[in-house]
Amino acid sequence: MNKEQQENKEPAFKSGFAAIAGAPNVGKSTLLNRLVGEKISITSAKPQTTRNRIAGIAHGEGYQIVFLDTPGVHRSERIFNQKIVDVAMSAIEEADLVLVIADSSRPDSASESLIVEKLQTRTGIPAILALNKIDLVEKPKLLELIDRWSKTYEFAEIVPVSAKEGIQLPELLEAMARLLPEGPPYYPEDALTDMPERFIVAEMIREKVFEHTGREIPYSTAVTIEDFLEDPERGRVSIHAAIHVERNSQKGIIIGRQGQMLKEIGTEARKDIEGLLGTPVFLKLFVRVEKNWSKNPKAIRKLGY
Ligand SMILES: Nc1nc2c(ncn2[C@@H]2O[C@H](COP(=O)(O)OP(=O)(O)OP(=O)(O)O)[C@@H](O)[C@H]2O)c(=O)[nH]1
Ligand SMILES: [Mg+2]
Repeated sequence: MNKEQQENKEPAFKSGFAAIAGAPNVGKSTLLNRLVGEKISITSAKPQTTRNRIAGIAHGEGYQIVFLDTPGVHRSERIFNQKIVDVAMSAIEEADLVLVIADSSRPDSASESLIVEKLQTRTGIPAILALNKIDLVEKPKLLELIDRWSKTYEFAEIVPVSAKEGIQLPELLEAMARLLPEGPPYYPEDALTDMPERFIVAEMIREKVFEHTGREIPYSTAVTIEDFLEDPERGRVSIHAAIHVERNSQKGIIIGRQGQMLKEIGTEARKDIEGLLGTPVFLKLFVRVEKNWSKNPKAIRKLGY
């Protein structure tokens, strides 16, 4: 190849899987949604919202990044929690690149060291650290954090960002694209996620349960889709979903006085689902007791985890 040919050569396409890893509640899913440009992963102010590995695809000029959103890494005695932490750890194992996210306003050293230990088992894997929520911290504190983190692991880059305010996100994408291996895209140009619509619908309902209930209830809840029927005659989709709880008392709380709580959860979820599907939706919710499901591996599997 002569010099002229070399200069005209298009740079090779880059693509790969980037696992998003971090402590609970640091903003992993918020960031995923921003980078993909669509809400595919639910978020909440409470920790341990995400329970599955959810791929979100970012399409850029000359690259495709398949982000893997994961549950927050933490230590727990509960078998259900251990199960979801395993989901995060396996995503790190299969990724080409790891995006570690930390909350710059609230360090969590226990979770952070679990993640760094895991990274060290994957010799040579490139990792980027995104220090999120910089809208909440002063600059000197941020510099201190960068200094502390750079001693824990050899990150290819450390990028301060705010997922919520959209600060430094193009810079983060560019930094990631630089580290990706060369290769053809894994997904077609219009694909945003690998999760079926039914899954996202169930998650949207679970998000409203997280928002409306307190104490242990969000952690005792799972949602399954029982029926998902297109109804062209009425021009809508008809969805029946079950909210599973662990005890009778929790069932009463979710239903609420005269069914008020369940009605609010349903109305808010329906609006989000209509946005997702782009069609009117009839949503019917019912609440079921699946006694202590989160302590029973078989029941955990049955509910989709
Ligand atoms: N101020 C501020 N809040 C943020 C930012 N990013 C996320 N949040 C908030 O942080 C909370 C947690 O966000 P999530 O995206 O659900 O966090 P996560 O890391 O996915 O949490 P888990 O799935 O529970 O591990 C939510 O209330 C978000 O609105 C940010 O850049 N700035
Ligand atoms: Mg999440």
